Amino acid sequence: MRRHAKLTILATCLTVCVGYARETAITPSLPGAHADPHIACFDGTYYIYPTTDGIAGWGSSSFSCFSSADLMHWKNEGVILDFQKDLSWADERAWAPCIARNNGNYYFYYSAAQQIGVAMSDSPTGPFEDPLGKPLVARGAYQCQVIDPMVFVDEDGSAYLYFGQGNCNVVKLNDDMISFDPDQVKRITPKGYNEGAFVLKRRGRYYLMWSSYDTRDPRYCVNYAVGPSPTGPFTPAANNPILKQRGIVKAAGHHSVVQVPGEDQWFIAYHRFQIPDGNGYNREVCISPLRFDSTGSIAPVDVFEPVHAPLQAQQTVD
Ligand code: FUB
Repeated sequence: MRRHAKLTILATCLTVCVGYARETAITPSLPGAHADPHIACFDGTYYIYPTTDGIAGWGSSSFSCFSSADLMHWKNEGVILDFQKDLSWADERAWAPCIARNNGNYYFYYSAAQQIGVAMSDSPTGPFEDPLGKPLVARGAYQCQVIDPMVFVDEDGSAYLYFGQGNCNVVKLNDDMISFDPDQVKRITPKGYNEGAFVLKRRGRYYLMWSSYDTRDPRYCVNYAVGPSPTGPFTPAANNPILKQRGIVKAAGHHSVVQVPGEDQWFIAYHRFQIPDGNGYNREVCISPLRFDSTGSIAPVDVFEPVHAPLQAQQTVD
């Protein structure tokens, strides 16, 4: 009888705990299945550029964009690049894009059939056009799967392209933002790197972040390293990973980070398996606060913490 009572108490506790976790999983920021969110802020508006997910084998062939004034309410701005219509050299596997602004233009970098392309527009919501008519980075080079571009624009306007699955490469882009010197591509693969490189700068230090494991693996997670320049050398942090699965949140990764303009306030956009019943092809985009400690280390992200208060972006950070 006593044993039965103990088991009953244990079962009740477990039910309460599981129920609590279910209740507190944060609401995805975007409706439906999306992944690989690249978040940015231009002129007081936040934008997310994701992969469209929920298609067998990551088979999407277009990109949409979402906008928000407060990081909480997101508007679908519609399709900004459609491979069938806008590209001559690829028609499938539209993955993991990123956006950069420079010289008064917006540059949209994306994976297309495991090559990297670039498209241009004078608006963050497009329409974007392919200025090259060919990949910016072609398949077969640099000992990596040529996907997952990330462009970081430094304060002096210098722009750096990071890319690759399996290996991480970096190269300074030319001033036109749509070309680079192939001889200058440098491999900077940190230990445990798989894909999804992202770079931010805070207080003169450069943070190279990336995802480890495969996106279909619940252990998918985000690590980082810090360096004195956009090309390194980067020293891995002691407190890795800073974003990972917890409870019903699985495979939290392939992220990006946005700074609230003019504030030392940061948010991380990432994907997780959809809740319930998600997997590596059915992922959803969430946003949580990202904080630095007094030494400049990134604190572990609480995947159960949502964006709290309405947040107005006041000014622009390039
Ligand atoms: O979304 C397709 C692929 O899954 C991305 O390119 C990878 O980074 C992984 O998230």
